[in-house]
Amino acid sequence: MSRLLSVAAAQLGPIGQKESRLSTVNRLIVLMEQAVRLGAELVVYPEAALTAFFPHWWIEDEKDLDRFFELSMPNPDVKPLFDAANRFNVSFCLGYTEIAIEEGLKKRYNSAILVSDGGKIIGKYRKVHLPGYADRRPGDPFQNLEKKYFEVGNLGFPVWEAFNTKVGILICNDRRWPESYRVLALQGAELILIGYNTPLQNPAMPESDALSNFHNHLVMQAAAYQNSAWIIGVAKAGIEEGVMQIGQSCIISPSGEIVAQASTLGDEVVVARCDLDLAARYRARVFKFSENRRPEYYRAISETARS
Ligand code: ING
Repeated sequence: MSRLLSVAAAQLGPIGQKESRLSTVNRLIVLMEQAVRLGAELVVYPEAALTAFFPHWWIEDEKDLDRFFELSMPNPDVKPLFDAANRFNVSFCLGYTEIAIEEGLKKRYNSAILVSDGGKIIGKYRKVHLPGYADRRPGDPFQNLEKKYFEVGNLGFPVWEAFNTKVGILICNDRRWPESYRVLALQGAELILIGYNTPLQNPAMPESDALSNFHNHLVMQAAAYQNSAWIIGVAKAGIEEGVMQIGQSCIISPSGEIVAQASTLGDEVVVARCDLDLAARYRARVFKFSENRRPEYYRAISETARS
């Protein structure tokens, strides 16, 4: 009997910087309801799914910055989403930005949680690959200040047993780094959940702007095939606070094929039945890591290459 899992990519359109958590959480619940009606058992939301993607602009005042962060998870604002998941008996993955107090110090992370159908948090990941910069670049059409607003994630690349498989989470820029997928696949992950906020423009490299959508799918499709994993890529899309963000949310098979894709830049659900045994077959018959990888060679190189 195949291990089948119906997964929904729950894409979000723009979230205004003044949009209330209540309004945003209601949008998430509507998407969850649509996903459940389409048979989804797991609903995957984008990165920073509770607020506008505020690293796109300079925020001087700490109080202004902190209003984009969650002080606890769950909390009264997001509890209705947890309650809905309980009611619908569905699991979900939610990207959000968190403030944590660690060793008495206030730390900010770009995070995501995996919540089981009983509304229990079974896993958390904090974004490791923070793109952009920490200084102000007034000449750019928008900023990318993740290196200013967030700490590098300190939870490693965990995988969790769930849905009769092993699941990992990545966040946005992580998906551009092949190591991110490989460290999850080496731990047995067959399902990788990725939320993203990706501008159409990259002010650092305008000549690549025409390829933003191509690069988005390129990295995830290659990774799905090379790591024998199902990859769920979910966008916060559309023009958000003046920044055009790509959509193209998708569900990618271990074959590398896109089996479902969003066609709008707004709130949109796409669902696919993922055959987890297909991941196992690719892993056993094409990419059997234990028989074919040569870590002794990679280690030698990785200890020297630094640029
Ligand atoms: N956003 C972008 C991303 O990695 C980016 C930043 C865009 C980096 C294009 C390089 C090229 O999709 C986030 N939030 O990481």
